[in-house]
Amino acid sequence: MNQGIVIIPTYNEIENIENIIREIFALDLGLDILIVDDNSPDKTHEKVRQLIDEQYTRRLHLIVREKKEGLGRAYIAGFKWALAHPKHYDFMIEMDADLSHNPKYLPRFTEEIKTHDLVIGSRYVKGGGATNWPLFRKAISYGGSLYSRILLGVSIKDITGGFKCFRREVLEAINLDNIITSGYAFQIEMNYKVTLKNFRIIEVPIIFEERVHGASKMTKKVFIEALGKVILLRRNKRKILKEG
Ligand SMILES: Nc1nc2c(ncn2[C@@H]2O[C@H](COP(=O)(O)OP(=O)(O)OP(=O)(O)O)[C@@H](O)[C@H]2O)c(=O)[nH]1
Ligand SMILES: [Mg+2]
Repeated sequence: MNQGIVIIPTYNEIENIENIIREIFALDLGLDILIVDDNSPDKTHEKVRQLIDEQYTRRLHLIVREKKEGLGRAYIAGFKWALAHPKHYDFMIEMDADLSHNPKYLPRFTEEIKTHDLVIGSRYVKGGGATNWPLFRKAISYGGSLYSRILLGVSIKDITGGFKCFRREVLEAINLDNIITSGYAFQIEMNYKVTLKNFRIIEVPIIFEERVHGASKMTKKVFIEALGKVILLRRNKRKILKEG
């Protein structure tokens, strides 16, 4: 369980990208980083390219996609890239660029992944939480979680969180070409599919920190779309069990 890669999707994260990359490498956990940028108008990818050329030639990687397609699509591209890489990564970490996911939790992730298949950074277990979250966001997150957990019969408490670590076997077992969500519901779909395959899941507490720089991509439309996708996932249960 020694080779791991952190995959970070980015869209207009020019103010955050250098900090998050430097903080992760400073931990010295032997992790590589893959940035999956959807051709950000603010040129996030150019900053990444510069860091690769100047300092992190071997450990920092970049995929630039043509256009913005949601973080789910970006993760799928990143997972496929990492699974095919000759380094044979043992685990893949999902993380936001906006510093909401504090890198200080990464050592716990790399430890727990030795004995679990999926590690989830959780706001809703003892010791977890969120700072500076407006009540509206809290309600959306909690309500969305509860609704999805009940409808899908998933026992994961933080079903929408995006700070996670997968063993490669988990990503190999899920048919990435059959993922139907791309935005907010992507985490829910992945959790549902991991649960249906009976993998070992653990939630570890994290304090989610609200972004300071840049703009959130979460909108009402994204949220409502997600609620519909959850129903679709439930209807597709038999197909998912059969085809992944
Ligand atoms: N490549 C790519 N990355 C995206 C896209 N949408 C969001 N992201 C990235 O995904 C991560 C999470 O997005 P955020 O905008 O922070 O969304 P959020 O964390 O749900 O919302 P906030 O809590 O308000 O920040 C960030 O690193 C974004 O830059 C997208 O369409 N393509
Ligand atoms: Mg965020």
